[in-house]
Amino acid sequence: MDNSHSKTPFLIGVAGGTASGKSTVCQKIMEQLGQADVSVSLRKVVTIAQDSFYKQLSPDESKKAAKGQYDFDHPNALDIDLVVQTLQDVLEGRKTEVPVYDYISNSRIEGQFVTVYPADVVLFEGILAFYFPQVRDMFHMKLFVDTDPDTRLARRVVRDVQERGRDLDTVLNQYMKFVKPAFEEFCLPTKKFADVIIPRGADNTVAISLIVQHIKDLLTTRNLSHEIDIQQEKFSSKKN
Ligand code: UZR
Ligand code: MG
Repeated sequence: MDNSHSKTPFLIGVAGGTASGKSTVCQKIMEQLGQADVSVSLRKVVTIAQDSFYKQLSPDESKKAAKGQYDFDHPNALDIDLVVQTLQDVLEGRKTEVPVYDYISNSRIEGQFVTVYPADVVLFEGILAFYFPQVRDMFHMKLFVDTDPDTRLARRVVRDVQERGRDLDTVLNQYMKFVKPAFEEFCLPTKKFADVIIPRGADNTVAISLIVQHIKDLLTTRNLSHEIDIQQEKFSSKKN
């Protein structure tokens, strides 16, 4: 089967602090573009999470991670080459495989991948989505989800305890030691690269519908110009 796609997908980067609502904003954009329940291979809009690209840890690092002493918020924790390669595949319309990450063991699930099929719109979300220039420069549109730090901490505590099997002490220590300083050093300064800043995150239905409308307009214009190109090609090949 030929998985190459004739058009470059529209690539959107979504950055913002931990638990700011990045995944929910992406989910809402997908829903409003009418994609959430379409089967994966037919989907025209997909989201890829930066969290899938954490480096594999050595046994020593894994022990640290289990105690909340490994810095997952530092740019060095990411396999940036794999991010670049994956997004390049996406931009060139190739089918690509994304690793599956497990927050309970803090590691990739061996041998498990999610296939990302060529799509019209691809969202890439993560705290450091705009940190690396080589990744940042690939995006056609950049969104920054800007949610108050106290709201984010409250959500993060609930999420880590309920969904990621952690205790309150570990969560708060990790937050103060790594998450907060790394947010201030590596994430917040990238807000200036955003095209659109979304205050209050996923609650901001007005911002989300404006963004969705803009994406729809862009897609329509691109499809129209693609059609015109095809017609012109047909016309000029008839003349030759
Ligand atoms: P979001 N993270 C973990 O807690 N465990 C891991 O194994 C991998 C990542 C956290 C990471 C970061 N930090 O703050 C957060 N820590 O996931 C990013 N500590 O995810 O953008 O959904 O908040
Ligand atoms: Mg997330």
